[in-house]
Amino acid sequence: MKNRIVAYKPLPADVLAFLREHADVIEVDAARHDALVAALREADGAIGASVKITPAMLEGAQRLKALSTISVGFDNFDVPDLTRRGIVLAHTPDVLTESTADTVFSLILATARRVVELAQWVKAGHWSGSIGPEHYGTDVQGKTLGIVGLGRIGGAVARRAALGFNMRVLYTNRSANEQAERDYGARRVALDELLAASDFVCLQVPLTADTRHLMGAAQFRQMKRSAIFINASRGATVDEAALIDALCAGTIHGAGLDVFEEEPLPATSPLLAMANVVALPHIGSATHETRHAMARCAAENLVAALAGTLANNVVNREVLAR
Ligand code: 8YV
Repeated sequence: MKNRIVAYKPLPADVLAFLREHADVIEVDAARHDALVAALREADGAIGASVKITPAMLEGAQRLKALSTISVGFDNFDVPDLTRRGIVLAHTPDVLTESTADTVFSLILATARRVVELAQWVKAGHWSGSIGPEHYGTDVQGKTLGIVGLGRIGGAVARRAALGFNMRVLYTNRSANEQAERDYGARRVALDELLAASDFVCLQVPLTADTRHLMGAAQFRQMKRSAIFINASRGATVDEAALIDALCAGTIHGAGLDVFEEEPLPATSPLLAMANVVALPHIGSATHETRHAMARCAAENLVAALAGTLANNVVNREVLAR
């Protein structure tokens, strides 16, 4: 009998066709919560993204053997619960590393050089003479970049910074990244030192119980008043109310944000009214090429997981060992 797969995010046609070669595919609109839960109950596997899959949603899903998220982050899943149920979770690292690092760097440049603010100013018809110091930005090249969490994406940001922009790179990480130290001159320091010494502080950690609200009022106070804060990881790694306070009080100079505690960012967020904030709609990996590669990778992960041959991209390897 063919496996049954639930797709709870629209997939590119060729990726859907690939899945259909291997399984019966049921497409479900994730906004219809009850329909998704009902479909999971009859499924062997599921593929999708951007939806919280809670233990309660999996209660009746006796056949479910594999979940494949079209993302590198897996904070939408309760991993220990999946492991207890014997469900393999696969994700899509690597294919999105470079596009996401590009997003991080565009936030660095946009905030420092006031690209969005000044482009809006031009479109509003305000450019009537040579600009003066009130419109100047700050340099990126030659400055110090502090990367909190030097994994795959952090490493790609470090490469851009050191080799492309002649920046000094500081980082924190659970373990030393020898390649970044050797190739980009990156220096591993304590978080306190990184915050105090960096012109740009860039958060690149996954969201876990340990990283939730990693950046709060105390951490923003440790940063230079001239420093810019960049976050394209997960919104909840930052205490957003404390960030808003720090931006209002001039504790830090500005922020470039691709992620928020609540997404989509509510229209009432004070961040939207701040000229020194660049806010993006979670575009980290959102290019045609990369989103396609992620969908393809996730589909291949799922087919392999259901066939019992998945070797890479596994979040909870313990399940495979059983
Ligand atoms: C998107 C992401 O959120 O990969 C991640 O962890 O944040 C993203 O690329 C989305 O899940 C893509 O489908």
